[in-house]
Amino acid sequence: MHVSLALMFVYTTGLLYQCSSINPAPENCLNYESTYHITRACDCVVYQSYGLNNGIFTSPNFPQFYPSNINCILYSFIGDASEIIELTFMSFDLKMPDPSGRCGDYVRIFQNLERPEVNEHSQYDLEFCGGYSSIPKTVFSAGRSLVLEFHSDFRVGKPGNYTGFKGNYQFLDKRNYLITGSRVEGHKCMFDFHSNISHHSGRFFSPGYPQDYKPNSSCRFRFFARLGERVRLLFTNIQLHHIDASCRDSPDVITVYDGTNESAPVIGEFCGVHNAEEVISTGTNLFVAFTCDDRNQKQGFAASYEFINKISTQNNGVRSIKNDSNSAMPTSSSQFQCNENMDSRSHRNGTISSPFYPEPYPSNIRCRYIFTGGGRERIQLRFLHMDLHVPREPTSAVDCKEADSVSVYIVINGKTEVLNTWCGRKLPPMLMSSQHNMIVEFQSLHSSKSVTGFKAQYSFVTNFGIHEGQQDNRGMCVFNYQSSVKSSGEITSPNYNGLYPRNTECHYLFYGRGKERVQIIFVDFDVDGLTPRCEESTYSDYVSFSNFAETEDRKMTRLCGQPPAEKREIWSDGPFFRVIFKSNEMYDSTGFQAYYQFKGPQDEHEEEGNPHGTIIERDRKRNSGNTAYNSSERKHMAGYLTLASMTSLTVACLTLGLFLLPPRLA
Ligand SMILES: [Ca+2]
Ligand SMILES: [Ca+2]
Repeated sequence: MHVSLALMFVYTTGLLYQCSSINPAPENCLNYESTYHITRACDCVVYQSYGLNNGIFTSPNFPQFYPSNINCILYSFIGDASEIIELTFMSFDLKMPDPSGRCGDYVRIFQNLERPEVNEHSQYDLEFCGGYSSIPKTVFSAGRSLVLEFHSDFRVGKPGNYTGFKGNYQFLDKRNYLITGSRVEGHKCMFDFHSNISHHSGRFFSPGYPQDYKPNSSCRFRFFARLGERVRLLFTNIQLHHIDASCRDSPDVITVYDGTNESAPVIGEFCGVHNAEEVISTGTNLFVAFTCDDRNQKQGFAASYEFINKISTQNNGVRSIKNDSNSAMPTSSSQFQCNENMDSRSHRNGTISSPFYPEPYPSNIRCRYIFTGGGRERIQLRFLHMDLHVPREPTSAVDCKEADSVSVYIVINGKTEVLNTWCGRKLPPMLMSSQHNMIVEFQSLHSSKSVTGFKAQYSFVTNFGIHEGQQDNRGMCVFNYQSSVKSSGEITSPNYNGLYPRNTECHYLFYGRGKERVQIIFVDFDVDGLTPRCEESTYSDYVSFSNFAETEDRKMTRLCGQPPAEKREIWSDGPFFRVIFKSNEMYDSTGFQAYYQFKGPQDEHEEEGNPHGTIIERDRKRNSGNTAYNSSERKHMAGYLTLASMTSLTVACLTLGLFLLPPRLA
């Protein structure tokens, strides 16, 4: 039976293969000591490197239907000693798996072979069938060889109508994937990188890269620069399994610490997919940790590092601002300030202004103010004065293209992008960079005798412009609020009440005592997003809530847009609560301002339906012992005490009435 099947197979496939670009045949099979190809009755096709970089492989007859009854075709890919193999599927259409998930027709991949042959003991690493969407698109070998086995089931009557597969194979130099540091003795995966005269830069990777990382991997990378240097990392490829957009909820994560170990402040957290993420140390050390759980492995990450003497503006992604020689006169004259560099190590805050401010600025000039920080520093820019010449009287919207203007550039995903351009006399909102660098560009085309120019105040901040709460170094932007320290107060989105920074995630953690619950009331809320779901897929920024420290809380709904009053009051289930703010890489709003209060069961009971005068009195008594409030906190508190004393509906109405008036009326 077996023999006759095999004979029939050779006969039918022999005919069908004539129009195929590949020529699998038993005599192609590599024949070391293995008899796998004989016992499995395989045909074989071999792709060998020999200076060849890449090529195409296909199933028989592709793109026509592949035959049924293919016992086995072995595709062997053999590189040189220093090479590994990458297979990329461009098309894939095999019979779907049966209801139990078993593949009748299948492709099997042996990617961890020591020699370019499979034998009776070889264990395949991957088996898949079905459509393109369900397969791994790219697979890599660990060493110089990789074998793909293709099989189709015996089918009586008509052949299946499946087109099979087409892919590209590529031989890669595996030396490009070697970690250029020294392995630390006694650790499974820890590497040290020391700056010295001959070592300025190199590469590091997740374990096994470019293959997927293994379950429960854990790696540490320690960087030691010399005095006066910083460490710059560039993650060129990050592909980690993630659950939602928050890295805090993700078991697979890269964390960058601004020091020598995990107790240093976190200045980078990456999960999901990224292709250009830069991190710069504030001091001479960086510590990178990669961890994952036992499920859903992905490719991991590739990164380069560089020990830098001085932060070079050439290196921080700001190159794409064009030098337009037509309009620019010599600008770096000593007669006025133009083209300034502000490095956080020498200028933590100060002002920038147009040349000769507040006198008229010259026409036809272009000035750049370049801000460079490190670590988790963000540049906060507050305009104090704005009076630029507009050539024509603006009708409705001012078109800044033909006018003197100020543009602000930020770095998003490694690319420099314009945040916005402003002109005329309207004061731009307060701004914040998304990373540690920012460029302000002032362009004067015309000027006039009456303009006074612009002036702005800058500061490098590490608190994201969030002023209340205790910042927690175990995250990029994490703030703690403890009932034992302060029973009520205010939280805001980063850089409130300016535009919140793009690509920023902040966590507000509330720790109550005993049976306390946390009440949050948003008094101002404008977060760009599409309601009601506020999902990443609709490019929504959002505020979400969780009763858990490290996982998403699926029963809590997200807030975005401008939610109605009844949705602006949120309660925790118990003493712990987490509020998460997340912005993406486009569209900005002003964010939120909210009041929080820890409330015991007694407070909640009393609050319901009580005349509010008595509760104000009670709250005032409770807070009277706390003398730590400064005047602005006190002002907020006064508003809040009134709010907290009413039922939620009343609160919501009052909230709108009191706090959502335009600023000039409030
Ligand atoms: Ca995982
Ligand atoms: Ca946005």
